[in-house]
Amino acid sequence: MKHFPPSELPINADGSAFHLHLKPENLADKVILVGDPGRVETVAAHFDSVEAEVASREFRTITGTYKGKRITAQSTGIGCDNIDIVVTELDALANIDFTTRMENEKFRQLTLVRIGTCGGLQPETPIGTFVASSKSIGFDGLLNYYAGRDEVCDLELEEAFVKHMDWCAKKGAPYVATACPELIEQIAGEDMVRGITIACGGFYGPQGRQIRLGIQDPNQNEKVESFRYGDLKVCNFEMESSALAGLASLFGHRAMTCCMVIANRYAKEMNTQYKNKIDDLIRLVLDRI
Ligand code: R1P
Ligand code: URA
Repeated sequence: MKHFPPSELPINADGSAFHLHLKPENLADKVILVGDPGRVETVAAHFDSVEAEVASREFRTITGTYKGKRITAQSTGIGCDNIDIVVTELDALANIDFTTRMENEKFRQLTLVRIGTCGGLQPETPIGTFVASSKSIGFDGLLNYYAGRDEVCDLELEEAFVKHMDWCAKKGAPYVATACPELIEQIAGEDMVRGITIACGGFYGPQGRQIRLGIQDPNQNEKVESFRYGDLKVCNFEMESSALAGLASLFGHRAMTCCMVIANRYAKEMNTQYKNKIDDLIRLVLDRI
């Protein structure tokens, strides 16, 4: 079994993970991930009881029970760089002994469900739609840094997408990660649209928004909207699902993302007052996880 020195796996003096400040005994097997630290409270407001609460930077955690199920609600902040931190530290909390710094002999599998907001890209994904990401195309590049990337990614879809987009290599290679199919079956009911999500390395230029600055490919969003892969099309843009699906596949955890559409890029509409409505999606996931 492997040993991890302090420079590689920093552990705080109180025995908690470096960024999350969570201790191993306070991590549940079922984890709900949200971007906004404020959304952790919204999830935990449904809990019957709370056993632990910690917060550091954008990482807020509450572990408790919902209808008898032990669940950790964890915020990630924005972006795939933060998903690298959160998923790696959650895996370490589950699979490394924080006293000896040795990998545990028995693997503990986590179930990770991200509940986020997103921009809808198709006429049939208006504001308020819930989208479950069966595949995620990462514009963020994170998974390209890990060994085993090609074994867990959908290389055929990657090739078809790069060709369709006439992709500029200077932006880094997009990767295609797949959500856990059993988890998608368990969580994504008739009330959710299933499809491809693109996780971008930014909210503005990378998602084709031009606010005073031009972008490398002004036709990006039209090409994204017209991309077809079998019966799959790209439904939405957000900023974390690719790293979550990819890292979870590499670590052996079950993961998926479901998001509520708050902007429809096709119709050029936006809802900034979405916070009550996302509670409907939170309740669906809490009941099904
Ligand atoms: C951008 O506004 C943020 O909203 C979306 C994007 O993925 C990005 O994190 O998700 P959250 O609402 O979960 O943060
Ligand atoms: N989150 C995103 O990343 N993009 C949107 O358009 C809306 C929410």
